[in-house]
Amino acid sequence: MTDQATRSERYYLTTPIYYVNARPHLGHAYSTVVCDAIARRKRALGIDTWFLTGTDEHGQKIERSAKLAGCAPQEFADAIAAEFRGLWDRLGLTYDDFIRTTEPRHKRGVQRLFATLRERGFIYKGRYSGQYCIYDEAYVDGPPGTLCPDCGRLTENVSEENYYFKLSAFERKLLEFYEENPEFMGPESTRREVISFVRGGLRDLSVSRTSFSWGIPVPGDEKHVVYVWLDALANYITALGYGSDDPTDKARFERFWPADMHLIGKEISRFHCVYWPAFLMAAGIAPPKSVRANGWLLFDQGKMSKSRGNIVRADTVMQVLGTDALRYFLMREIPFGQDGNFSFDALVQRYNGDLANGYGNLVSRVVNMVHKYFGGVVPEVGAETQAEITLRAHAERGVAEFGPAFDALNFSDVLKQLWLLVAETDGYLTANAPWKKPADRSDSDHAKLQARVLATAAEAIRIITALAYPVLPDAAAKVWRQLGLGEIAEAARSGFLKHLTWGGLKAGTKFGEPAPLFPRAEKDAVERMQNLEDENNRSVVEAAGNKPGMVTPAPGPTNPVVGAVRTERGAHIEPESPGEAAPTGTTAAPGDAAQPVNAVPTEPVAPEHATRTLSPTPVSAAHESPASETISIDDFAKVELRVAQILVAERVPKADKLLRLEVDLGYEKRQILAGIAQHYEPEKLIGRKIVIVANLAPRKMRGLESNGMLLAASLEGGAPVLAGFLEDVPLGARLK
Ligand code: ME8
Repeated sequence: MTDQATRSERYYLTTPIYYVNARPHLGHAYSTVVCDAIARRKRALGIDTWFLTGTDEHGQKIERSAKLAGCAPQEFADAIAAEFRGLWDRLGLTYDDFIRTTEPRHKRGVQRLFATLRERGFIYKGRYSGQYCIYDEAYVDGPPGTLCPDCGRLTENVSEENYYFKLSAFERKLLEFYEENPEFMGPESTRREVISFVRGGLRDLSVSRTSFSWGIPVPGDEKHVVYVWLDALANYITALGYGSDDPTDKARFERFWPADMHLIGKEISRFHCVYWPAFLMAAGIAPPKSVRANGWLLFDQGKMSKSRGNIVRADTVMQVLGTDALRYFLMREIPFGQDGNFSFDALVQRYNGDLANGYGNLVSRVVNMVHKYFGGVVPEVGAETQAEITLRAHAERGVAEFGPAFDALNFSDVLKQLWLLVAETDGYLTANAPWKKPADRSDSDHAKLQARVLATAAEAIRIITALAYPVLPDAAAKVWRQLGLGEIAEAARSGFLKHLTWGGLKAGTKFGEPAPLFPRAEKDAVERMQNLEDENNRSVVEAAGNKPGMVTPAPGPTNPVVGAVRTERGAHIEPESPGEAAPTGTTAAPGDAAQPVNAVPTEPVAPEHATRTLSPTPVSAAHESPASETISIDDFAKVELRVAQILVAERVPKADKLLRLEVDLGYEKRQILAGIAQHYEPEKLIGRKIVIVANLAPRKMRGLESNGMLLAASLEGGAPVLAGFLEDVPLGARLK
């Protein structure tokens, strides 16, 4: 075998490694499911395939999330990484390896890569003074106060001694590389964006940090940790064994590198198409063959993401409609590379239309008739008529066209075409009506027609099923058994797609028992999914009070919540829906009679933390009479009012009124929850200076800790108005 032939028979593909600061949602599942379908098809073509996924666990963002959750970063990462892995297993994803960036094998590889870059003269020491976006873990050009161009958050001013990577040396090399490898990146929009970014000029990149320690130490200079993107991108080689001297690891790396495809979301194209090939070129390692970006899965008009609080979990869809329904929807509904909307309505419509009434119904009709008329044994086709010749020709064309279109990632189109074959087979069946014997047809002619039509339709189903297998693995496995063909997973292992030709279902094959594939979704399916999401969110509220990331609500209604949820400590949290919420302006400490507090209106509060003086909305209702009692100056001095600036503002999922803020006091940063979500757009608050009560005892709401309270004027029947300043004031300044 030539070297070329050997190389072409292996395929290495990867998902992004997901940050462990958020639980997995449908957006993460989307990229991973697409990779799984590709991996399944490659294997079924007899190609030696390696499919890698994993979690990205270092960096300031994770360190801060862990701190806010009150646990060590490793403990935090362990819990969320387990959630990702658990979900991928429930979804039946066939990844070959799951890399975690906190594993020793990764650390060893990153340190080797860093040392190599330094030895080859591409890393030097310098001082970085400028802006940094913690959320995106990215350096941002511009003066202090610049907002991150990617996420719009306020950047932080950092000045530190750093190691730099000579990215500027790769400007021309990268442009040449893109030119010589037109297939390197896609879709076209990504390609254009990346090229224009590089043409705009590349500056050297800071690749170490000293301001936090949750990362991989720079070899030989351990007060620095490696820049999180250099650390993360390296996973694609460290997982194969780069950095290890073990012969098995070396062989795996030799076999599978360079990657055939890194599949990513479009927002991280620059890291994968600019930095990553530059790091690799500098280290003397071949760049990946291709990077492909999926568009965004949108929900309620916005990108599905934790910070927007508009996520849907894969488990919800799996529980109600099954994993295949989710896979099919994601790949059929959204043309790959474009943004696409997710909705429960559209999902159920696709499910019923294409899967239950389409493919599922066709299989059930044919399998049942073969049982009824031929005792479950495939009959001889006999002499084909024009109808069979046409159907066969279309199926053969389908087989020929499916592969190239699938490899070009046109999943939506290939499925659309395949479902035309489903419809055509269905139409063929109906036109020939093997269940109906006209009076002028002899018994023997009718038997011949039945045999011809059912054998042909069954063969068409076999072809459709084989092609659909990477997208619908569970259904395909059931159909394969019903067609009497055994286990499709075994067929896949022996590369059955490589030789897929018409005529594989031989006469005499004994069918398996009919079994339902896609039971029609009832009218309440949408409602059931919505309820599961609500239920989960309440369970998360409950669990987050302990430690975010420590709970995976098990699939199935294992957390029945009717009207209220319980914390681990048995405390009672009222649900948020208006009809059921605690009376406005009142919370009660356990054992206390409900007492009015100066809050408008309250978020649900765990009473063990609630006191009559604490409220997330620190406003006295204007209609209440001003305080009648006076206080001494000493009383007032106890309240520490300070100037803070909002760095991050985001909605708390399923809490209509609550915003989670990260504020900077100059001397420290902290998290505050405020009940102003109905009156302030979170994006517009970023960068704003506010006044907070800085010495309020911490309290938990929705499982999140609030460390302070912001001040706002409360207007009767109107929106709260945040306190602020006309003149510039330094952060942390005390109000006296
Ligand atoms: O960026 N629609 O991790 P991450 C489509 N750790 N895809 C989505 C999505 C959505 N709404 N939301 C998430 C990181 N994704 C880095 C990557 S790689 C060396 C390091 C998918 O947890 C999509 O693939 O923010 C996106 O790129 C990825 O999840 C981002 O995951």
